[in-house]
Amino acid sequence: MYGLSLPQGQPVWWSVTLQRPAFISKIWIINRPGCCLAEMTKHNVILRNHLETVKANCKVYSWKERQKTLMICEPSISTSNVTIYENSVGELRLCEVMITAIESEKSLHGVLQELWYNIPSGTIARLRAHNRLPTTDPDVVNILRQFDSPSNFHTKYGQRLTGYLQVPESGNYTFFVARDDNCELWLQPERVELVEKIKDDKASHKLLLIKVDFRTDHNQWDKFPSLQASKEIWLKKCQLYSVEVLIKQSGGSDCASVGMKLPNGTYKGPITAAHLFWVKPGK
Ligand SMILES: [Ca+2]
Repeated sequence: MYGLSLPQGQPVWWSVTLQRPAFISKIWIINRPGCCLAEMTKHNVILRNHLETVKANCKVYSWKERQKTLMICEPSISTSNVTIYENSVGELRLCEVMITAIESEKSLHGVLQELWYNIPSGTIARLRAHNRLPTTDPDVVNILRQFDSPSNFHTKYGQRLTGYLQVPESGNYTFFVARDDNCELWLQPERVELVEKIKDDKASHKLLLIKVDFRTDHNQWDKFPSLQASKEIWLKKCQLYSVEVLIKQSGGSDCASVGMKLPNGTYKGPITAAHLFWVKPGK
């Protein structure tokens, strides 16, 4: 257990230098029996390498019953040193810290799956309004290697699939969803100026591409052609686009996958890992 206390007003931190640079994928803060931290407080993270120092933007999952906090921090850069600190108090307490690192940037490819069990039947609007969302305590946090969640997995759950899409060429793209039961597909450019290319309403940078309440089979892209497909949308090569899918499964079978049609007319269904990052990549 690390318990650091410095005079008031002094920064308080805990730092570790890695044996060799790696991409930090997950940081776990664990409260073991015997440590007995009264409260799992929120921490800040700084990632360093020999070229840059980045204050990370971390998504925090706090599971109080399991006495664990998971942080997924962006952007994921090649890191040689990790520093954890707190803003407002003159004391930092950490029981156990576990850092998961990956050596290849290729392991950043995929989709982040967050899933909540025991969500009653209903629409996406009911899922979004449920008191467990948007709090960050999903029952499942997983990395999917392509835009395709496990099918016939469970009943009465809600899930969110998120990732960063990078398209291979500039041009017009069409997206498709295959899902059971309800689904919404959202897209948001990382650079605000690109919003003007895709959206009339500048008030929100997110664009709702598809919203459907009709079931299909797994990877069945053409059951309801006019409902499952988005309009054509112009996307720029080398840019990142945030993609978010909300899915509500009630009873019976379940599935959710996303495909796209490229400017050259070829189809990717489901979208493969090569075009997706589950955590925002750095430079
Ligand atoms: Ca179903």
